[in-house]
Amino acid sequence: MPLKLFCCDECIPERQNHVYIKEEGEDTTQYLPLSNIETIPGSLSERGCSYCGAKLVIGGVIKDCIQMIHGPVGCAYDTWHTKRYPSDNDNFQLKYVWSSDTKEKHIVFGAEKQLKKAIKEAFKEFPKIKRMFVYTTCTTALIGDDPKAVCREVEEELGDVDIFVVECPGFAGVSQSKGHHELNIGWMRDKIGTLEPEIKSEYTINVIGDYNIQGDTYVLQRYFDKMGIQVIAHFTGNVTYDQLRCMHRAKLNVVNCARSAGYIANELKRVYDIPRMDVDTWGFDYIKVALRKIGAFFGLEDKAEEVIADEVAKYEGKLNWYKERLKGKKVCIWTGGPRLWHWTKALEDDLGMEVVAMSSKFGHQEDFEKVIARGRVGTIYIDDGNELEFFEVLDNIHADIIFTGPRVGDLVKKLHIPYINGHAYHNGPYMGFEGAVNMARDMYNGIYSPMWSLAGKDPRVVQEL
Ligand code: CFM
Repeated sequence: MPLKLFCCDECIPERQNHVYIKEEGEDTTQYLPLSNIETIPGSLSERGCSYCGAKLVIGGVIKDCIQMIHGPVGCAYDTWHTKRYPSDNDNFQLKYVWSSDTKEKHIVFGAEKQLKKAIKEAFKEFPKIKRMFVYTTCTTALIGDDPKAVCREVEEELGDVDIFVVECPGFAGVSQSKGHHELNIGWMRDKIGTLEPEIKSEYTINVIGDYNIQGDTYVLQRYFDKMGIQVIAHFTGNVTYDQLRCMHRAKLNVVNCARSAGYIANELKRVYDIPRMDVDTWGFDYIKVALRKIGAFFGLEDKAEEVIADEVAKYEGKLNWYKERLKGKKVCIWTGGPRLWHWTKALEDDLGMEVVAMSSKFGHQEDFEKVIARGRVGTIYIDDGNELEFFEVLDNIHADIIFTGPRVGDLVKKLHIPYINGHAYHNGPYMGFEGAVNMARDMYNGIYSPMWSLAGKDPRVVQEL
């Protein structure tokens, strides 16, 4: 049970149960670091809230609906434009921000009228848009508003609109993970099965847990088009509201991000008996495995091999060029959770890199089980890491590059260590064959940038450090 208490955590010793270093022969079926529990008071957590998990990660990606945030305007503004998920609908979903803009008087007298007014105003401003997500926030949940009743009234009054309500106040749950759960289960309960898709192929799938970060969905869609597979819905990359209502008609659910969307796959299995197939869509070798598994399910093995052969011919040479230059470089992955287990072995097997420390904001026990099984001996695995811990990690291990968000990224840059945006990417897409090359290129550009040696030579910078 090799747990580690960082020096910076001496005043919060409970943090020891959240930091693990893998040892040779360790049986992780018997022991895992604690995760998905409340943040320890005093630890400067990096987590997000339940509302953020529902809106920023899943709902906000949908390309043809208004995203109405029922609460103070800050909740709406702070989850706007912080994630890069384009769409072929002229990026409608990225352009606007909507809020019922509640104030003190609404907290005292109720905010339902204010919500109704905001919903009707928004539909009037965007007459072509007939779909809407409404999210609750801490304030409007605490005062006991009933947004579902308001939305039913508006649907009746306007006649041609469809509204989905997500009850995801920030205080629900211990992290954004709760918001994923709420949205998955609510959508399954209220919307799936309320519309029938046009079936164009005998091979139909849903791609679950891919949010079109910098075009990931477009890459995957091309592979499935070539294989003759119809994607009923991507949950939720470049998708329409109505496509998501038709998910019950797929013959297979292909799951990438199991943390944010495994719930809906499980529900579709339970209610509609649609099998769930977990795959990795990041990583040069992993995507081959994924396409072969999907091909085997439908008897389309030849088609899968054709796609793989074409893509390998195009991209393997490029990947190898980067592999030569990245081999042996040391990496940290500090993101939400699943990317730890999707990426660690892919970086090691595809590029010969060494993943030396990983931190998950909100991964559950099953995420740690996967990442520790796939990760190296000697690597540090952290649950709900805080910034002081990150700096201590960097004092103790050498890292050539770090995958993390812009906030921690800007801090590590001051230590002259390059970072790559592990959430929204630097220059994606990162999925599929071309994505693996893009990811390698971004790491190469980060590590080999002359900026680091130049910054190190600037006497003013050295003095300040
Ligand atoms: Fe899934 Fe995601 Fe992730 Fe995630 Fe996130 Fe994300 Fe993430 Mo940032 S859905 S769990 S809640 S793969 S936003 S697109 S990158 S922390 S590891």
